[in-house]
Amino acid sequence: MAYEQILFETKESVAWIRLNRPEKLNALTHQLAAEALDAIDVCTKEPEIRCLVVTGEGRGFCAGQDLTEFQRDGLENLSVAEHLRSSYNRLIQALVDLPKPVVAGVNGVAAGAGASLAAACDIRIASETASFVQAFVKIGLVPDSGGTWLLPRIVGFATALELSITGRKVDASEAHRIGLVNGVVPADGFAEEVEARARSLAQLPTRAIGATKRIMAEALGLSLPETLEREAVLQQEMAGSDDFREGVTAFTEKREPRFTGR
Ligand code: LHQ
Repeated sequence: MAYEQILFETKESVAWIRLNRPEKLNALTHQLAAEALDAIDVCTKEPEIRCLVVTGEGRGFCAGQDLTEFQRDGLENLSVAEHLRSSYNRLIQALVDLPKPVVAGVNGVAAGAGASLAAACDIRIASETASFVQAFVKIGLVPDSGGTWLLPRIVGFATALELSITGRKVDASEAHRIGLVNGVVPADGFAEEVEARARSLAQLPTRAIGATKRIMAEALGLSLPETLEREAVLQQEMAGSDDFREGVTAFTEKREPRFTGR
């Protein structure tokens, strides 16, 4: 697929999806979501890719749904529900399901579905210029693109509800304090810092990370006995991996492990 609204490249086992509509703060369109979904599919299939970074070009991360798209592209004939089902829901699910670490490099404002997009990533690194707005309520909508599921799991129910019903903007330092982001980095050198963190994630045992993502999300809806059983099954799988053998061998040989993601 030729990409027009994202930039997609892979560098040293790290894939980068850069939302590329900077003049609109990377507001989401049907096309942008389709392109990102295609790129995520490449990340799933390509074993050399061991980490994905999602970030934005220009001063914004993602301003959520492009509010002008409905008129311009004739989307008024497509119901909002169908638009979500065929577009953003698939994008969010693909990020959550990607069996590799996904980093959101939140370079600027993340609003509406853009905030949900960041929430669907495994690790959020914010520039000090980043902010988060649950903008939905400001235009009479409920949070979508997984926001009602993801946000309470990240910041807890009370804070998620408060942010969602007020639409109050959260700056980077508050986002860090409430656990919405994992770290805040100076704007100067932000991309380099995200790249360094993504590179080190790409050197970890990728299969174990993929399985950890899966089981942790599942466990939130399971009982303890069910979870213990899932852990036993998955651990059996991991124990058959090259990375497990390498991890144990490196430990006994008192050296750093060299994981391959297999
Ligand atoms: C935009 C947008 C934007 C178009 C900035 N669209 N142009 C909803 C509906 C249906 C189905 C699917 O799902 C959804 C889910 C959603 O995502 S609903 C929420 C949609 N997003 C919003 O309501 C956020 C709207 N934007 C804003 O509130 C502000 O722009 C934020 C707080 C993001 C940033 O504010 P500023 O830093 O002051 O920037 P700005 O407002 O000046 O925006 C810069 C430009 O980007 C501007 O264009 P212009 O031509 O005037 O320079 C904006 O019009 C454009 N832009 N967001 N969502």
